[in-house]
Amino acid sequence: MTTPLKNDRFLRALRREPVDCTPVWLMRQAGRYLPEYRATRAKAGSFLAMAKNPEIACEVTLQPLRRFELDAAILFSDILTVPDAMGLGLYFAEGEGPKFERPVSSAADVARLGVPDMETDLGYVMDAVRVIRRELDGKVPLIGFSGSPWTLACYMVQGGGSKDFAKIKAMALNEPATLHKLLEVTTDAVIAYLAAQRHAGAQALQVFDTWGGVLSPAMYREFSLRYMQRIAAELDRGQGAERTPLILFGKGTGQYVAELAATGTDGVGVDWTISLDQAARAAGGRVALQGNLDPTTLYGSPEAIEREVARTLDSYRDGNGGSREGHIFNLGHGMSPDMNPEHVGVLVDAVHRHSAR
Ligand code: 1CP
Repeated sequence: MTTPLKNDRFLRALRREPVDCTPVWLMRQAGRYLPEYRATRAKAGSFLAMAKNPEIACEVTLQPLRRFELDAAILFSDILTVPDAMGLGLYFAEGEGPKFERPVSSAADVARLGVPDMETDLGYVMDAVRVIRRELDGKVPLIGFSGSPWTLACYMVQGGGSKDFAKIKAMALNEPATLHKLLEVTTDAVIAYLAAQRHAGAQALQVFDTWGGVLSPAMYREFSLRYMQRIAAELDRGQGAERTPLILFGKGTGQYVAELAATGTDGVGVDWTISLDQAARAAGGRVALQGNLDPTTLYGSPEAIEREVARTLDSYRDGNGGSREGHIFNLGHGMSPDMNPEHVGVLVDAVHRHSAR
């Protein structure tokens, strides 16, 4: 079952080992900016129909790899599969993004929640991981993922996306014990979910703390960081060359790089609001760093993209004692549907060319 990897740059960089050039993958590299994705989605009918069909999830996972020399694949799924499996009823209202039929608003709602069964309730995700591993055939490693407990709780309490996070912040202020109970059971579910993806074949794991940056520092430490510390400490990732590395990505959480690096994670992902030299100094060589080009750079010209890629690579090197090792190039957040696929090719090639050792 273990086909040797033809391209292991991404995993080597996560272990801070030497590589021939800096590896690159892009958050939301599979998605609506690709015409072939839009065609597959139109045939399948909806995003959820794609995510729940392992063959289709595999197809869209592989689409960007056919076009670009990306160094990793990321499972096509969503962070909201976990609360859905916990019974909240995920649906997509046309043009409105994800929503839950039964949001969490009280201690009684939290008491009803349990850790879902990974092979029945979330079996479609594990099947997708197995199909993708088979079809990748060792081309590049496959990344599995989960939302962070705090970010998942945001959707569970708000019932969907939010601008001000009023409901969950009110819960944090008025009923902190209820919110901690929700975060505890969600953390249990996240750890089980990541472990199951690892057993199904995921070769690295990323936690998306997309909404960590909306918290004050005191609240971030209490309601987000604490639970990511639990994940880094409790998730069994194996040993030695077989170890499955963990990346903690946060949006707007660059000021916490030192604390994130101290959790025992293997990598930390940052957005573009911190410079990589500053992030690398804060990380102090304890972890690999992933990031952090502003995604809107893809709206720039090919020349502008090349220039910003070089600046990002050099910034990491300058903060890491003159060495490029231990860096995984990525955007600081996900791609948007109106981005030009040709510009992605320019970016990927510029990363490899400018960072060649
Ligand atoms: O086709 C469509 O209309 C659906 C859009 C879409 C896509 C392509 C959604 C709904 N999810 C996804 C896939 C997805 N989601 C991936 C695929 C792998 C890849 O990166 O290529 C991943 C990793 C996610 C993770 C995810 N979902 C996050 C964390 C990362 C991030 O972007 O911050 C979040 C916050 C979500 C929630 C979600 N799911 C979908 C949407 C539109 C949203 C955001 C809702 C909001 O604005 O709050």
